[in-house]
Amino acid sequence: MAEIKGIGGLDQAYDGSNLKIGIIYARWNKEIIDSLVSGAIKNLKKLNVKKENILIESVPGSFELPFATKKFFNNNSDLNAIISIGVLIKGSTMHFEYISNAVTLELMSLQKIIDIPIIFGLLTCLTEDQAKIRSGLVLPNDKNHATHNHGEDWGSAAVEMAIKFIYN
Ligand code: RBF
Repeated sequence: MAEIKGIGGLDQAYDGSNLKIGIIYARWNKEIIDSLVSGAIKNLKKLNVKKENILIESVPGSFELPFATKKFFNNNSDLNAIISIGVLIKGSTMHFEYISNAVTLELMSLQKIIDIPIIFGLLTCLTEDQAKIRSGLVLPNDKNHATHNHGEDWGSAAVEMAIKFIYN
């Protein structure tokens, strides 16, 4: 059955064995983050990216992602793509809206500055359950609910973008 959510199948076979990919993640909502990061690593490896060519760094929260992604690249300028991962869950303050919007815009425009693809790994969710569903985690009260780990898609997207537009 065709997948409704996620990128589904890739458009061609990709070999990431020559790529160097960075993953930078925010530590807020750690259980969900761990699942997303594992999913990204799983698909990077599936597409032949070598373990030693996956560089991983963390920051306190999503607000830190744009600055840290830029510095991460400056310190590792041989990276072919960076996956920036964070989980924002709407609370009772306006922080959610401000951070979601600011981080999204900053990461988008940072690509023009560092000139490699940044894979947008920011989940902006209304509830924790929604974040779990999008990170492949089981819901405690609904173990049969279909979930999809978007981290896996981000791993695949990083390889596709790097091969198509950077390393060719
Ligand atoms: N960071 C996240 O990555 N996800 C969140 O859901 C999140 N919620 C926050 C809510 C409030 C009220 C505050 C003050 C911070 C939150 N942060 C969150 C942390 C933020 O991204 C950043 O790390 C800190 O504000 C320090 O710059």
